[in-house]
Order: sequence, then C-alpha cells, then structure tokens
Amino acid sequence: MTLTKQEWKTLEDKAHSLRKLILDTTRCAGGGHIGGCLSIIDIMTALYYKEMHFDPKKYDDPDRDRCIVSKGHAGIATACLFSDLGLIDPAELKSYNKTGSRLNVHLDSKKIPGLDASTGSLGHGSAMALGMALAAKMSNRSYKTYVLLGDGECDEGSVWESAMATAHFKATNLITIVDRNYNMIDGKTEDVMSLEPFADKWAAFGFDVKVIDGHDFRQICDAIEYAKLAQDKPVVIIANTVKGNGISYMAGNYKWHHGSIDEEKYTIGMNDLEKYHQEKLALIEKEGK
Ligand SMILES: Cc1ncc(C[n+]2csc(CCOP(=O)(O)OP(=O)(O)O)c2C)c(N)n1
Repeated sequence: MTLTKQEWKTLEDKAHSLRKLILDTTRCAGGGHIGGCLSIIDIMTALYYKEMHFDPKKYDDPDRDRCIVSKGHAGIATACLFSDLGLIDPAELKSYNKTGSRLNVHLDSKKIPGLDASTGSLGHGSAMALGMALAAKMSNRSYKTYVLLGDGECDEGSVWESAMATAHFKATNLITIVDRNYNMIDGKTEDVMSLEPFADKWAAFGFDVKVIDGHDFRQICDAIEYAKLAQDKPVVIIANTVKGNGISYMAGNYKWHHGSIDEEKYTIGMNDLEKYHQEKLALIEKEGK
C-alpha cells in the first residue's frame, strides 16, 4: 500500500474541507454542478496534494505535471481546490459565476494561473492532454499529463479518437482517469447511452485498465503510482464514484447534476458531510497502517 495512515488522514481531511467549500461556493453562486464536483474531489485531492509534481508557487515551471479536468462543468471543484492551493484568492470564490468575475462556470485557463486548459465543451480534454503528453516526449521533458473525464463525456466520439491515438503513440506519460459515477446530465449513463462493457472497451482501444473505488485514497494513489510506471500501454483508471458523494439527498441522483442550495439543504448537507468524514476517520483508525 502506497499511503501511510497519516498521509491517508491528511488527504481525507483536505477532501473534507474542500467538500464543505464546494457546498458553500455552490450556495453563494446561486447554483452549480455540485454532483459531479463531489464525485471527483477525492481524485483531484489525491492528484494535487500527493501524486502530481506540482508546486503552486512554481506553476509556470515547464517541468511540472499537467492536469486537464475535461468535465469542465466541475469548475467549482477546481476553483475551490485552486483557492486552497493559493492560486485563487479564497475571497474571490464568492464571485463565482457572477457578472464581471474571472471565475466563470467553465473556468478560463487564460485567467487562472496554473490551470492547464479551458474546458466545458465535453470531449476535448483527452485530445488536448495527448498533445501535451506528446510534446513532453518530443522535448524530452519528464512531466506527466493527467486527464480527468466524465463517464457521460465518453459518449463523445472524440474521446475514443484520442484514446486510439494515445495507444498508437504509446503515450504512457498520459494518465487517463474516468469519473465513473454512472450518472450524467439528464439520466443514468446506461439509460442515455450504455457504456458497458466499459473496461473492455478501453482495453480494446489498447489501454491497461485499472478499476478502482474513486473514494478510497489508498486505491486512488496505488492506481496512479501504478500508472506512472507504465511502459508499454497507457493506463486508464476507471474510478467508481458517487455523484453527489457525501450528501444524502444528492448521492447517486442525476437530478443533482446541477442544483441550488437553500438554507435547509445547506444545513443538511453540512451535517451529512461531517457524518461522512467521521465515518472515513473511523475507517482510517481501523485499517490505516
Ligand atoms: C459537447 C458538449 N455537449 C453537451 C454538453 C452539456 N453537458 C454538460 S454536463 C453533461 C453531462 C456529462 O456527464 P458526465 O461526463 O458523466 O458528467 P458528471 O456526471 O461526471 O458531472 C452534458 C451533456 C457539454 N457541456 N458539451
């Protein structure tokens, strides 16, 4: 196991504070894509606080790792994380999605330091990430590129075109992670456009496939460590997650793709997040080493 008990707890605490910030920011903004933010925040926490070579103070270092959150509607998750990293003033989060703010629903990489791409039109992140990965190879740079895709996003043909090219060019320095929350904007993925057998499809496109629990930091970090060592085939990590993870009335419900938070929902949400975190801490106590 890659993570020590202390590292696991540090990540769990960080994700907990980010989940609360996501709920806060969604409330302030008058609404947001909170379901898909809560499904990826553990993965993003593991990336930026443990796995990526990324120093926010040196965000312009050409050798630092790259990360593209291709499901750009999860901008609140990225904005909250970047504010925690010191790349966005925390006070600015209150302006998210307000007229005149530089924090658009879909974040603009020209305005946010350290943000590697503007995303929001689904299906483009994997091709951009492949370009960055190939650029690293051509210029003999050691950075890795990560791309985080939504599962509903994989309905886009362009995801599979870039998957084909990633395997063809043996771009093992590109690590693809799919947020498999089984939900999209207006239904369950399997009802809207069935993806299964999803892992087999990635394997058929030439990937080494790891299926994990995307809310278990041990599995997230182990899978990323594994992917970093890829030599022959690129790795895709299919992270099984829960849309709206941690909040009772949202969890697993596509209707919380986008929503607004009134006082009652805020109070219940905060209590749920506290309870969720306590359960995680109990698990760390029991199984951490
Ligand atoms: C090209 C394109 N088509 C449609 C949309 C509208 N849209 C926004 S989010 C979304 C659903 C995406 O589902 P998924 O990737 O599973 O997101 P998650 O459930 O993880 O939030 C859609 C269709 C878009 N942003 N871009």
